[in-house]
Amino acid sequence: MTDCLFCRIVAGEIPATVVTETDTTLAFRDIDPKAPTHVLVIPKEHHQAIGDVDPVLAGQILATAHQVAKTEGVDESGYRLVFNTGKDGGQTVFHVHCHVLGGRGLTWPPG
Ligand code: IU
Repeated sequence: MTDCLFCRIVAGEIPATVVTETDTTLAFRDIDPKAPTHVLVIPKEHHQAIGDVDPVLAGQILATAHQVAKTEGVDESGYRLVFNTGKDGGQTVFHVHCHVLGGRGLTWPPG
């Protein structure tokens, strides 16, 4: 059994509120939302960080993220896609994930 939390969500071993999925990606609600819309989009295949993902799969992650923004109704008002990467980037789960954040005015710069 893998000890990767997000691989275990993909395998259905840990419950998650799934928003949508494709052959290669899964989108589910963040357990600790930082905005009214806070969805994580992951590749079903394990990769640690965005730099480990081939360009085709990276594009599929972004396409799913944009689809989530549309179905969540934030594509017109605006939203943010974030890949926290590595320790200084604030990554805490080492299975690459794209945060889709929206539903309120987001501030900049991040902390
Ligand atoms: P980060 O970019 O690696 O810091 O983001 C990890 C996210 O995973 C973070 O927003 C957590 O709230 C989220 N998360 C989750 O949705 N379910 C979990 O069981 C755990 C973390 I642990």
